[in-house]
Amino acid sequence: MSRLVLILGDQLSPGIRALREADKARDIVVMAEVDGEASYVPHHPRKIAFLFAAMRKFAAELEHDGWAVRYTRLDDDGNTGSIAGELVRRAEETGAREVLATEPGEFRLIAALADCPVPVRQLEDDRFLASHAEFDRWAKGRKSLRMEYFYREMRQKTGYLMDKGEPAGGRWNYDSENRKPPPEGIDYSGPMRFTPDDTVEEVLDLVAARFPSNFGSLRPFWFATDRGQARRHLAHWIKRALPKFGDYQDAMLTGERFLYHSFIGLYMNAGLLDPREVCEAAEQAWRDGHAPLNAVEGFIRQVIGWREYIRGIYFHHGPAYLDRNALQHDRPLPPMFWGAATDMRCIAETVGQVRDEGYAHHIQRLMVTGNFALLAGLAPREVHDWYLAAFVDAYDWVMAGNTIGMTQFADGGVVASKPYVSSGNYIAKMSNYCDHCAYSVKTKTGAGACPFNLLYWAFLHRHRDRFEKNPRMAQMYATWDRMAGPKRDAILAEANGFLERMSAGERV
Ligand code: DLZ
Ligand code: SF4
Repeated sequence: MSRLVLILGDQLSPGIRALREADKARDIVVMAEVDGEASYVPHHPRKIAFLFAAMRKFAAELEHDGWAVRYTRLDDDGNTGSIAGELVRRAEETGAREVLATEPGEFRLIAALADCPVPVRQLEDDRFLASHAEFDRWAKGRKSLRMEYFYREMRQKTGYLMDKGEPAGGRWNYDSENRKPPPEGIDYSGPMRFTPDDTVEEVLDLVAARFPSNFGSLRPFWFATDRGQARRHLAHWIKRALPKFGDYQDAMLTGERFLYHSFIGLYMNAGLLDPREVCEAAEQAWRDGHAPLNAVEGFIRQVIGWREYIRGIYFHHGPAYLDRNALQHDRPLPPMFWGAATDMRCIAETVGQVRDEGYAHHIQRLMVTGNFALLAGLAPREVHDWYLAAFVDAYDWVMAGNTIGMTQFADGGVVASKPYVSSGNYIAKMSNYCDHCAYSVKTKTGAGACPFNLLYWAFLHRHRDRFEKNPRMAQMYATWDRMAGPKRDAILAEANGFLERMSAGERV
């Protein structure tokens, strides 16, 4: 009796668990482009196109490798529109009575598979370095779950950047060297670009026809869509950009969408690149003397530290984590997050490049859009769904800890020890956005004052009860308290006026 082997759009790895446990001689791989997955949030058209093209190519590779594959295209007659529906249909066609699957990265889909009329065996996804049990063991009994300690365990476990049991260079973390302001010019032309082949072109036409009003530009499409291309992109980045990645990791420059960032999350999260091969290539560049330790450590920390930690948080806390709202923020997402005109240059730049590329780097995500959403009191779940939809590398498992936890503090301090808020000063220091802005970052109140400056104090004031005792925020409250009463009143009134205008749909 044959079994079905489910491969989802972000499981495009030849060594994935369900394939390893399956029998090529008798089992049948099922892959499906379905409306249920393509529409549960309004994904960026490039994300849909990337996944469908990469899925089609992966299916062809599996067939070439001798697997029997039943592949459903979005516009196929009989497409049931859901993963579970496709499993039932394929089971009826083939007589299969069981499905082997690798556990999806989203509770919604895990539940759908658990409820599927054909029994589905969900095997833990071991493309990640830390298993659920390992993370739970680490988290057990700890009062706070700080990434840094988890990261050190992952360093020891993998042996990456370790010399005789000690961290290379004598320190675990070189982040303090990775905060240089923007450089004068960038000598890296960005990620490797690939001309669409016939498979990609066909998918682009399909996506253009089926998702015409989703936020985001579909073309020019240049992403890698198979492992070979993704590996070429990785080698290119390591050669050309990794050496400077660390230094300018937090910088932002008008018109420079990628700086020295790796653009690797997209490929890793879909399974085209393996986290181990990525880290090993980066470590080799350091051992060969090609890239400095601060760059390589900073990169490896993102992959084996932050990425694994964030996934651990998702599975450790369960589905209810997504509905956390510790600060009781409930303001709807304003239209500027979907591209409506704004006078705030930093937001316009970041959202503009998300529209064009489906991508913004981590400081744009954290300190521009995330910081603004938190200061403005936007509903965390809406913020989460926005990141999930608009970013090509986003899945529930990766975004939950980043949005609900890290940027919105909606988990009440599980991920971050204090809310990541800052006034316009931080953006002015790390970018050149303020040079071309209708607002003035130096102006604290009155006409033309940067909204971040106003909202920052209003946020602290609004949440005083919760944060004033936090030792890491005492300095901020002391500064606020030293301000003259009328100035404080003016700031609060102007912040309120700004939010009201924004929520009324006015251009701000
Ligand atoms: C994101 C996505 C999209 C847009 N479309 C599909 C699809 O048609 N078929 C599929 O198997 N997977 C798709 N995915 C990825 C899934 O949504 C993803 O596997 C879950 O969100 C779990 O991470
Ligand atoms: Fe952003 Fe304020 Fe700078 Fe304008 S002045 S770019 S709103 S931080």
